[in-house]
Amino acid sequence: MLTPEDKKLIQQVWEKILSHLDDCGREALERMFCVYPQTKTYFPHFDLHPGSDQVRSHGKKVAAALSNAVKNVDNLSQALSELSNLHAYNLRVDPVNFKLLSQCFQVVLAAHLGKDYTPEVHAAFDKFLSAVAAVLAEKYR
Ligand code: HNI
Repeated sequence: MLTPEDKKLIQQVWEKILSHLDDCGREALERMFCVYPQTKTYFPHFDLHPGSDQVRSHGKKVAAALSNAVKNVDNLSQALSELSNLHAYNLRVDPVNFKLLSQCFQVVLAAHLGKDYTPEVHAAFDKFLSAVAAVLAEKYR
C-alpha cells in the first residue's frame, strides 16, 4: 500500500527527472536487455543495440506510461487498463519480466538522483513499480 508520504516522494522525484524522462526510459530498457538478455525475445522485430531509434522510441513510450501511472496513482487499474490488455492478451509477456524492468528502472533512478535516491524514495518506488506491474499482470487469469 502506498502511503500519502510515498505518493508525495514519487511525485517530487518525477518532477526532478521530468526533463530527461525519455532518457530514463531508454536507459532502463538498455539495462534490461543487457542484464536480462532473455527479455530480448519479446522484441525480435527491434534493433536492440543501445541507443537505436527503436529502443529510444520504446523508452519514450514506457516513460510516458509511467508518467500516466504517477498522475493516476490512486486509480492504476483504470489508468493502465489498455496496457494491461495489450501485455496480457496480445504481447503475452511473462509477468516475471515486469519485475526485471522495474528493477532496471530503479537503478536508472538511483544513478540519476545520487544522494536524493534515499531509502525512503527507494521504498516508495519499489511499491509504486510493484503496483504498476501487478496491474499489467492482472488480466493473466
Ligand atoms: Ni511493454 C509495448 C509499457 C513492461 C514488452 N509497453 C509497450 C507500450 C507501452 C509499454 C506504453 C506501447 C503500447 C502501444 O504502442 O500502444 N511495458 C510498459 C510498462 C512496463 C512494460 C509501463 C512495465 C513497467 N513490456 C514490459 C516488459 C516487456 C514488455 C517487461 C518484455 C520484457 N511492451 C513489450 C512489447 C511491446 C510493448 C514487446 C510492443 C513493442 C512494439 O512496438 O512492437
